[in-house]
Amino acid sequence: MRIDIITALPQIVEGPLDQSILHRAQEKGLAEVHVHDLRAFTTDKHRQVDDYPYGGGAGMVLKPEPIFAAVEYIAEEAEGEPDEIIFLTPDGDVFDQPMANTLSLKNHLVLIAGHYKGIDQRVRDVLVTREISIGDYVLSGGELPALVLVDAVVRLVPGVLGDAQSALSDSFQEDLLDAPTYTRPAIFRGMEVPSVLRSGDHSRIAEWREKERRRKTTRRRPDLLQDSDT
Ligand code: JBE
Repeated sequence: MRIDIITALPQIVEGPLDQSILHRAQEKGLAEVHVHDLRAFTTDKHRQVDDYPYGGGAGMVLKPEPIFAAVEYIAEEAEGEPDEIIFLTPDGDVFDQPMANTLSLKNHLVLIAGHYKGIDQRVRDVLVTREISIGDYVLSGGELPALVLVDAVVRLVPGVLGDAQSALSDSFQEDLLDAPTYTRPAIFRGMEVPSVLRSGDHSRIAEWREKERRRKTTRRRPDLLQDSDT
């Protein structure tokens, strides 16, 4: 899978992409993440990526020309149009696990991280195919949301996680939270690991985990149990 991130602040996204699972996914050739500095696509003397909003108002707006140029450059480099051009914005569809699952099946995603107050509406009207929010709170830009989306999606690409099973048992798969987990020692400061987990009886362990998942979900996130088709 290929992901291109367009941003005026490339340094914010570059660091985390070179760590841990995202780094390993790229080393293994399972994901290819490219970061594009909007400034590189400006053509004016001052290399201006943003400007004042028409009609007035607070904050700056990202100009359309460099964004269009970046998307056109990416399509040429990738030798084809991307599957989705996603704008990260607090007024988008709220990101969730089913959305991550769907996006993980695509070959090529372009993410636009608007900083400042937003981006020119014409980018959203004719370039963007999906608008996604990572939650109902305001951040100073789309860079952290872009990283959240990349992390959630890339870890679902087959082969990225060591244990092929582990994405399937995550919280939110099957609309349930994950069960409690423990590691050694068996007794720590008087607190004991549930004996069933040390029993070696795999069907009893699976039963216990299922029961714990339902119990935790009922207590903490009853909303997840509502419109389930199971
Ligand atoms: O969720 N988002 O995609 C955002 C983008 C920019 C600012 N705040 C957000 N929540």
